[in-house]
Amino acid sequence: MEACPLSQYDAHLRAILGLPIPRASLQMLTETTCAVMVNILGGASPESHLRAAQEALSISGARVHLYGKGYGRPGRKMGHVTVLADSMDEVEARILPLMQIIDEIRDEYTKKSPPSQTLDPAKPRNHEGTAQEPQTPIVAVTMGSDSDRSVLAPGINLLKEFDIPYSVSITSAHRTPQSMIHFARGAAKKGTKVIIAAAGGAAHLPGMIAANTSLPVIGIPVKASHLEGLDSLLSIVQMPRGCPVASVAINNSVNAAQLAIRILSIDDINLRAKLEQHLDDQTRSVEEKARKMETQGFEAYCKDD
Ligand code: RP5
Repeated sequence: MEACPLSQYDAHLRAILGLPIPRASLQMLTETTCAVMVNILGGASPESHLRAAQEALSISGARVHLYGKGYGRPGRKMGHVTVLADSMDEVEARILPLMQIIDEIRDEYTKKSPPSQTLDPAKPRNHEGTAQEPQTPIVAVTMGSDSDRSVLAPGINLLKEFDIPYSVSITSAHRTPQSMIHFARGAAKKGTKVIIAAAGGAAHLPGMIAANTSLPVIGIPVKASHLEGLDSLLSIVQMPRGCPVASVAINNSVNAAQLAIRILSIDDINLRAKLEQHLDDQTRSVEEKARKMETQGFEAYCKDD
């Protein structure tokens, strides 16, 4: 679009609006002008294509056009580059390093080895039934007692929905203190990035874990049999200085999982994109319900309760 006086966009607008397009404005800038246009396509990660745009900035006679579409997907057109020179040989020489980067970006997603089709009963399977390599858990979920398990289930489901590799265990700060310390001290070495610890009563588990690791610890106060869970909440939230534990609301394992995902998404752009989509869906779902209640009226809305 830089090769002639009238840009491609200008020409397009004039064409659809029935405006004049002078013939001379569609001729090459000079008699020797040669131009090549290269598409910038999305790659394996949401920002892979930016490598190509970056490379193009250092090419003499190149103009970079990114379309502002946000995150890229493999093969999605995200922009283009035009390179001008006085001969086709010169254009090709200038564009060569860019073509190498573009090939690398494409190879990243086209040359990935296909998933193993052999049926190994020891390996977990995805929804298509193909075997998956076990991944290192990056979120370690632990609870003081198996009686906490139903509180944790919704949060674990959210981790699953986000494909976060996680582990689940029972470690009691007062009944199995040694294994609790072993768990906390070994977590970082095993690749864990965030710990979620649920406990009820005098809920010292999250604090004791935080005392034995430098990883972020998210506590879930469990509503045990007394005091409506206020005992657990205060035990977790009132950790003394120097040993922080983030506390979510009583029994709210979904918030614990979402907070873990937010922490992990700080340096994981794919996860952040997924999280932002999840938050948008959450907003849309409430808006739809609000619209439905306004349209149908409160009584009709509640009739299926
Ligand atoms: C805590 O005591 C556990 O986290 C649980 O919430 C509570 C009651 O435990 P169980 O008596 O049900 O094992 O340690």
